[in-house]
Amino acid sequence: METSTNDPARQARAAAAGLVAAALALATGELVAGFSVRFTSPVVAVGDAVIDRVPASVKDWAIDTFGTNDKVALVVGILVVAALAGGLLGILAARRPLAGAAGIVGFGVVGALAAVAEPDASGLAWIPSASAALVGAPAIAWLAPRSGVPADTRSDAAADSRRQFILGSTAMLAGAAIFGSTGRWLQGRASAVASRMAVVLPMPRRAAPPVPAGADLGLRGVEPWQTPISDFYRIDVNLVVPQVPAETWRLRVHGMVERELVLTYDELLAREMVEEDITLCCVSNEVGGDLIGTARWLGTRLDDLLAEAGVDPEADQVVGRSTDGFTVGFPVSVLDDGRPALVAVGMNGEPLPIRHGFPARLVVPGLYGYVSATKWLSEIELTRFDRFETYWIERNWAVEGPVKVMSRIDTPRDGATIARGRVAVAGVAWAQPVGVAAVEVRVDDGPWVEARLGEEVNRHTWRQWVHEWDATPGRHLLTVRATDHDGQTQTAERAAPVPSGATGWHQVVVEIG
Ligand SMILES: Nc1nc2c(c(=O)[nH]1)N[C@H]1C(S)=C(S)[C@@H](COP(=O)(O)O)O[C@H]1N2
Ligand SMILES: [Mo]
Repeated sequence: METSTNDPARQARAAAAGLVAAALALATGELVAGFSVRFTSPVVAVGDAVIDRVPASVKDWAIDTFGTNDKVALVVGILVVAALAGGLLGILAARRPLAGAAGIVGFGVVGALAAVAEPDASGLAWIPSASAALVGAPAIAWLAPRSGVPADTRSDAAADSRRQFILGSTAMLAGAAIFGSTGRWLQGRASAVASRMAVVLPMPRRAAPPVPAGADLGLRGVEPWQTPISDFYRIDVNLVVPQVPAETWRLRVHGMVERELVLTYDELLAREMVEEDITLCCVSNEVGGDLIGTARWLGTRLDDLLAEAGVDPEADQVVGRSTDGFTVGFPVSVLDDGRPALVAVGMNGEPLPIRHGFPARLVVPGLYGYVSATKWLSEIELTRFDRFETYWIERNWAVEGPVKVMSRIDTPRDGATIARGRVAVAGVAWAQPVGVAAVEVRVDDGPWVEARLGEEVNRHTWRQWVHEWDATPGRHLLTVRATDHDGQTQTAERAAPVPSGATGWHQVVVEIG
């Protein structure tokens, strides 16, 4: 019995065959990627390539829509595209096995090219993608043609083909599951966890006093003054967190300097260490957003390190480059005011977490992270703005990224319904490196009322604030604004994060019952 090629059940089986072959191919890629740190998984390679190449507007949209889950969304997106492509190739391969196989090889080539194009790629980074194609191509060419026999065809040849299809797809799916999970496990072992666990942090020259009791007002619904590491936001362009063992890591200070310096991790730890409370925030943070946190950083002062290298007076830009080639850049002159910019090795009393840049990162108070806070730091290069453009500047963000005066209402939440009476309106405000002098709250169109501030720890950290409000029944609009020590009041003018950080007042609407 002849069935038409357009028979939907038959098409579905062919698509399933393609899907299975694609899964086996990708899982093979994961398995082989686990064999050596020099190999890159096709999914990761393509993901990183997408991150580096999508238009800035798409990236901003992704951060906006998915927040810090943007990476999960990207992986899911890649897998969906791979599944669709596998399905289509399966339908093609049912009639033309070689064409289907060629399609898989085509995707292998894409993965391989993406892998070798990564800035920190080894010459062997393409091998997992090639292995994926080597397994996926024969798999689809063998399986898809066997998908064409309808269940009610009664001939020995048809029964054989049907059996092969079912057994074949089952075996391939099992293989995909085993390869994939083994590969992920192997890749996880090649981590910097052991290296980080072995670290014993040095003592700072003078331990910073404990966080003053008055800094944290202890209000329910307000983020703690010091952000626990587990709650600290993560923003970077890496699909998988770079794993950089301290033992082989080096920090090179070079470019327009009198003496190039190269430090091992132990040499870095042996330098004079200071402990500084600094608030770090992201330029992508929306008004009211949570891409901000405060930590106690342990590190060596950047200005000391640069003085040792001897900065050429012609140099006007400090570039921080990470092991994967990502760069930030800020004016040399930013350091003139003596602010405690650090090459940091510790965070809240622990060795720097891997997600936050182990073994070492830059932290510069008063600048957004995209121009200052290189994680997995490998080079500090002195250069000129007219000679070198860093990662986000190439993508149309502002060349300089000083932090803007900002305040946020943490409680009550927007849309909350609350009983009448005393309501604590509270949140945080920041204005690094000048510091917050005042926070004011306004109810509806009423007068601005000064909030009570938490104690100022230093000018590089946020301050908590609270306003005790006698709430009357009805719907109310609460607005907050901060003023810094220079008398600059947070502007009401709304601006999007692109290109130099959001502005405007944070507002919430509450219903008092
Ligand atoms: N290597 C590297 N460092 C980086 C980035 C990055 O993409 N790669 N992103 C920067 C940005 S935009 C910010 S806001 C901070 C965030 O630091 P965190 O993830 O520790 O909060 O890291 C900065 N350092
Ligand atoms: Mo950022």
